[in-house]
Amino acid sequence: MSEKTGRGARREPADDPREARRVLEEGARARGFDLVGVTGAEPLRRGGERLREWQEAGMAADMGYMHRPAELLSDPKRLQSSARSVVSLGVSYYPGEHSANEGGGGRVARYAWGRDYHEVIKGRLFELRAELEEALGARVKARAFTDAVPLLERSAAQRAGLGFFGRNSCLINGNVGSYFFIADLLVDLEIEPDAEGTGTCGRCTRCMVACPTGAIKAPGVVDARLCISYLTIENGGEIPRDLRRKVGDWAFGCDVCQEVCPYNKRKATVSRWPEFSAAAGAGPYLEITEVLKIRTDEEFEARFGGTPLTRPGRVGILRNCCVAAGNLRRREAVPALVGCLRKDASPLVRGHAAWALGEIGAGEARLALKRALTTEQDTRCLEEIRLALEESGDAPVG
Ligand code: B12
Ligand code: SF4
Ligand code: SF4
Repeated sequence: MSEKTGRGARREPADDPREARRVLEEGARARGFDLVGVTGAEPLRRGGERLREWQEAGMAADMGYMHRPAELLSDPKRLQSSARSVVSLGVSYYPGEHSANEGGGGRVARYAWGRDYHEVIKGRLFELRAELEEALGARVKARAFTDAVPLLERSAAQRAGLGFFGRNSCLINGNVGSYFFIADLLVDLEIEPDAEGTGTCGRCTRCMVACPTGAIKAPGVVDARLCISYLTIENGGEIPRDLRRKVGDWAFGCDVCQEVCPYNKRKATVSRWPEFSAAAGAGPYLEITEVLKIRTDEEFEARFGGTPLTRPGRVGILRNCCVAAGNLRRREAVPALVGCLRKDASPLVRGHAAWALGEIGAGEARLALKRALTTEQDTRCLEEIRLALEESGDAPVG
């Protein structure tokens, strides 16, 4: 523990919020974090109010953890009662640009090209905490997390000075852009806080115009029910038929509203963390025909274990690849889609395979759909097959 501070005695960092801030900054930079900020542990009132409105409008879709009371999600002390400061850290995950999709792959959002960021970042947060304890000569009670705990991380980060809210609702830093993860350490230590983040989109509305599904309902307000990121990752059910074409070739997440952002065009620099590079994980495109052949969770784990793509599981990823294949009109994918329609254990996969075959509409695809009409048992799948046949130009099937 640190010595009591007497007149003339050197103050230990644990007693000195400014020195603690210096030590933190040094440690965080040494661990490779691009952005470091601190705010007090008081409730995030403005964020909480906006969250309540968002929830009341139904925009949280069926994400159970986002239906928790706004008072809980906006109060750091509800996560750790002894918390005095929220340390907010930013780390760029920007792995570069997608090449043209010449191979007809399923597009993966940039944050998910490499290893699972939850694990990678948590490891460094623990290191940082250990370093803080050593430098401060005091035990620091801390809670470390990224994207895993019910706290409004963007609001905390904005108050800690990491950036401002863009119209796409992402937190934007004037020097880094928005391709960065936010990570947090709640600590029972008083650390000198930063001024809140400022900045502006000016008159730009590019993201709102470019969003393929019109999910950005107002500046800074994203309706998750329409967001491709939700539809392909958090959504455990169908991708609604009226949205499937708008999903385009995205097989996991979506970056459109960040790609068009002038801050990213000017400022995004490739992440210094090798774990987030394409070589470390699934990379920018999934080989659709290969993915559609995965029939067991074991095979899926062997292929995607340790990457963010495990989040929607085998069924979710195959569902998404069916939609991407349909939108890409990939004739080469027809045999794999027929395999899904005939053999996959999941009605969700069979139903989306039927849709994709209808979109591709080649002779072989329609033949497989007609055959499946006689063997399929699931009511919803049968409906998908009928609609696929109708929409691919056949007379109504009765
Ligand atoms: C639920 C969730 C989603 C949902 C809903 C997204 C959303 N916009 O709400 C879905 C699945 C759609 C999603 C998608 C993505 N997500 Co997400 N997601 C979350 C999560 C878990 C909660 C977000 C939340 O609280 N939403 C509720 C709404 C009301 O909050 P909000 O959008 O943040 O809005 C805030 C502003 O309105 C703000 N606010 C306050 N005052 C003011 C004033 C003004 C003028 C404005 C404009 C705003 C504003 O207060 C609100 C509350 O914080 C966070 C992690 C966390 N625990 O915070 C990650 C998080 C937001 N996601 C992240 C990422 C990377 C993504 C994707 C880019 C992934 C991808 N490529 O597919 C997309 C981006 C889509 C988008 N445009 O938002 C990062 C964002 C990092 C950053 N730099 O902003 C986070 C912080 C995870 C992390 N720890 O890094 N996500
Ligand atoms: S992530 Fe894609 S779908 Fe979601 S708001 Fe941004 S552009 Fe729209
Ligand atoms: S694209 Fe334009 S409006 Fe959207 S977040 Fe970036 S600067 Fe703001």
